Amino acid sequence: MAAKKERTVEELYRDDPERADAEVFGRRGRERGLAAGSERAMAAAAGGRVARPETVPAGLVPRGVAPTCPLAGKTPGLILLQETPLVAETPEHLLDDETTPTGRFFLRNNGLAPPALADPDAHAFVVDGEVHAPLRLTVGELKSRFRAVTYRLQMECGGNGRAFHMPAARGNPWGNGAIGCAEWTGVPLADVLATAGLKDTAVHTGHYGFDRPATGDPARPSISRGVPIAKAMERHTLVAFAMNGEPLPHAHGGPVRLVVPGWPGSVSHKWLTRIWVRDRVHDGPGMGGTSYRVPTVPVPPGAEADGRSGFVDLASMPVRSILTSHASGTRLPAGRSSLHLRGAAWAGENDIGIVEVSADFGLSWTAMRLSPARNRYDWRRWSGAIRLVGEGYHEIWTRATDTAGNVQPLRAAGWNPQGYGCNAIQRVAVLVG
Ligand SMILES: Nc1nc2c(c(=O)[nH]1)N[C@H]1C(S)=C(S)[C@@H](COP(=O)(O)O)O[C@H]1N2
Ligand SMILES: [Mo]
Repeated sequence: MAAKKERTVEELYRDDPERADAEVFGRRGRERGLAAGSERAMAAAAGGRVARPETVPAGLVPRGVAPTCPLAGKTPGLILLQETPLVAETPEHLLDDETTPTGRFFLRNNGLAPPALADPDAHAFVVDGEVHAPLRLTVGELKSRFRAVTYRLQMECGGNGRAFHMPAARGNPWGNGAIGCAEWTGVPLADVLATAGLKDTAVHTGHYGFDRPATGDPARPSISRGVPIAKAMERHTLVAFAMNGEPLPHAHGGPVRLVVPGWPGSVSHKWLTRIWVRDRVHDGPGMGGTSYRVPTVPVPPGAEADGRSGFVDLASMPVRSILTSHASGTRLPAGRSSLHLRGAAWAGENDIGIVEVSADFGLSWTAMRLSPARNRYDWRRWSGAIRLVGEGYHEIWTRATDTAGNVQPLRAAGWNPQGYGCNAIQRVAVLVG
């Protein structure tokens, strides 16, 4: 007889909510509230009794039992950081694929996702502002009139690693999993801008989409950022309509989005409707102040700053590496003395020079093997073996150095009010015996 496949709490709730309720809360059928005698089961699972069991709706996945949530089209195990607007992180050990599957790609909305469109190819976006001939292009025209390219490109939220800042910085407390490296298909933005014809006065882009803010003025965009023209013209900056060989999923900005690799994810605008070519640095929501801006001279952690002076827009994301083959807390059998490791490393505009791993709290470091990048802005997969001396608690530390000589710090460095670019080395606990 084949072994019964273990289902996660989320899968159980998705497939058989009544049985899930019975197992998690001990209640039967669609009764509201907790059945008598279920408190022990809940206490064991969540570490305490439910304060007001009669208020718990049937079919609700208890967060205390499962801190992750079933998201449409996503692999169970993504960490839901925020429901509205939707923010979900991929834990490092779920980033073990060479190419991040769409089901494992993190999600970050600043506002409310717009309704899905019935005819994606009919959706249009405009290019206007400092151009000779403003353009209106449907997705269908983009596909038929231009030559598309496919690259594997890393896209990382500017706040990736924020949770490691001390004191806490403002924003979603990302671990190291606000990163994905998918295959994107689209047209170089440079070709679209060349068709519109840039005027000499063009200095910056401003990006707009059809999502709406969760609160505040519904006529204002939830976010509208942009990049200097040089980055917009870089050949890997794409107007993308496909992800991993499929039409761009709605959740990731379908039918059409920008992918601006190596820079904070916030410039990779989803649900694209307009690229406004500007004669100055763009000033939409998400530009200026402390938004995606970092101090030019380090400030003391916790310092008050409005970002108006001494700050610059975060451009290239910093060097970072992650261990993807083992989750923190992995237990290994007694006697295990070596471990084969896998992971990923990337460095925004730069390439990776070396990835090293330590299993002795940084006393010694072992260089890992790096696999080649497919194209610029691809991440580098790395692998190699490490020796574990003795039984008990070990930590695996991974540290990358980029080709410009920047190395990941041991502890969070470069504190800033909104906690961008925190690339402290990842520490993974492993127990032997
Ligand atoms: N229209 C629109 N585009 C957007 C956002 C948004 O809220 N609205 N969020 C940005 C941010 S902050 C990030 S990190 C990336 C996340 O892309 P993903 O959800 O496909 O992973 O999208 C960017 N593009
Ligand atoms: Mo982001």
